[in-house]
Amino acid sequence: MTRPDLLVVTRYSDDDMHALAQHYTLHVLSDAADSARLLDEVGPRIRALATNGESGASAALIDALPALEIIVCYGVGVDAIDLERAKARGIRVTYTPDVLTGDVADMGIALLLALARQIPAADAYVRRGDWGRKPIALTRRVFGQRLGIVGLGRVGRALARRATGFDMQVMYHDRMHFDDVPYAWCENLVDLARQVDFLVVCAAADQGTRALIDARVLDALGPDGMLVNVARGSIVDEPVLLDYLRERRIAGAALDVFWNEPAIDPAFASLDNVVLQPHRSSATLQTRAAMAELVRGNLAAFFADAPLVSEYPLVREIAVA
Ligand code: 8YV
Repeated sequence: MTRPDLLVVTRYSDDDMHALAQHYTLHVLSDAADSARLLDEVGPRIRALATNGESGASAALIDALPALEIIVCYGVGVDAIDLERAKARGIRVTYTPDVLTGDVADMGIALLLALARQIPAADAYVRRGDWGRKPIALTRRVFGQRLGIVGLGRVGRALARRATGFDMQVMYHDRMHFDDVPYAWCENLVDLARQVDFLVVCAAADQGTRALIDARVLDALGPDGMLVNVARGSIVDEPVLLDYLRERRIAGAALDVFWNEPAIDPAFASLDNVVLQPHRSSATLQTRAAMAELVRGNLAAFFADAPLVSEYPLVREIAVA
């Protein structure tokens, strides 16, 4: 029996590629010297496209695949997929919710602690042999402080639960108020930023959240406030953030996500009030294995004409991260 074709946008790990190759004939766009040529050759017969959160699927790619029926995303964030185009063509989309929630929330807390307690800088101080020879500045307390969460979806809630363990006073901003949580809702994001010590971005990225963290929000956060982003770079107005960090109009930022990954703005590397991560919130062995299993499960279900395991609800208007 011939294996169905599968177009992979960006190569997955060797193990995941190997597992997929057991069932599909793989065509990998990121490996192709001439991607237009690969699309000319295999595009007309591709029914399934496998991608990840960062690469997604552009309208141009979707248009180059006339037989496309499903886009399988290794990631919960589907903002890099042209959902309008997929919807218009009746193409189904799957994603990997739930399995990565705990890891992303853990990373949010880890970044919060690393930034406030200056763990990377102190690590470098020890390695340089400065301990006992040079003074080192005191840091900022995390426990008991006020935390503002932007986006109270799965990740936001998991982060809130963890922060409660640090005796933090948790407040949130979301498009809607939730009755099932004990945290105070701030309808206005600027008001939230004004009231907290730390602002953590956990929202899903879409047109409505583009550059949501802007100059007004950062002004409200103020020179003692700190920003953490474990969601998407697009939610923060990055040039404005860089200015605020340079001018110390906010105290610092810890970022796992950026506008232009992986070639991020080099200005970040010259700042001493940032902690930087290479988009790694879901990058644990356990979670990545669970994500890959969902990718395989959704593909298997599609080709067997069975119900999909984790279909992204394209009809719903508000996405929940
Ligand atoms: C992954 C992500 O980094 O889930 C998401 O939306 O961005 C991440 O979990 C990514 O999709 C893996 O390449």
